[in-house]
Amino acid sequence: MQLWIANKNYSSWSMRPWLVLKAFDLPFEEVMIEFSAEPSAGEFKQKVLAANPNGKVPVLIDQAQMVWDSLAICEYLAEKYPQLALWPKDAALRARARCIAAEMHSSFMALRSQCGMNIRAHLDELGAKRWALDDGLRKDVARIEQIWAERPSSDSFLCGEFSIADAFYAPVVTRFKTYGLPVSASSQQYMQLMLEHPAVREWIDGALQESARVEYLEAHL
Ligand SMILES: N[C@@H](CCC(=O)N[C@@H](CS)C(=O)NCC(=O)O)C(=O)O
Repeated sequence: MQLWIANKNYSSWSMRPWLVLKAFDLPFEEVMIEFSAEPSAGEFKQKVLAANPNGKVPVLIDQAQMVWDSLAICEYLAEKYPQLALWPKDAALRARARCIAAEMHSSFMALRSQCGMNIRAHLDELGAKRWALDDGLRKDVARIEQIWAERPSSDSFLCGEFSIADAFYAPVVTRFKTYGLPVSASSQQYMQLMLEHPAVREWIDGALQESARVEYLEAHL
């Protein structure tokens, strides 16, 4: 399998299936397509369109099968490796994991727009300003904290063991850190657990090693 992704510093949707592949030790080749200087244009778009008419990453290519969209890729992997608990084995936990991954996939627009992923940046001051001014941002964070607080125990992942649900919230963890958002001790404990996960650490290390700076994705401009 190949997973086409964009810059690890910025591409939150790429991070999610990449973490699932890594966390479950699935065999894949990473294909990095760096964002171009202009949004929705340039070499990035041309290269992605060669595989995916939707023009976005992530894209999974498994021989003749092309799967686009982060959640669809994770579902495809869960079906391809049914022996592994990409979704929790317990039906109730699995239903919950699917709900919270779907909620992440379809919601939290204020967080996404006000706090774009930028792993190597430290934007506490900007985060504090946006926190003070943006009611939508505070509501998104409150809902995420509620979801995290409902995990089975304070030292567990969202639905027990690490699953697709956690992969979906990983870019939220890095955003909370980048922007220094004021979250509870319980949320900080979950963030710490995530930041210590080997797959999450590997992605973050990769982001820190990147040198490309894409101006339109630098949130503080
Ligand atoms: N809902 C899609 C979103 C994919 C997406 O927006 N990817 C971004 C990168 S993080 C992208 O390719 N942006 C380039 C563009 O829109 O031109 C998913 O879950 O995969």
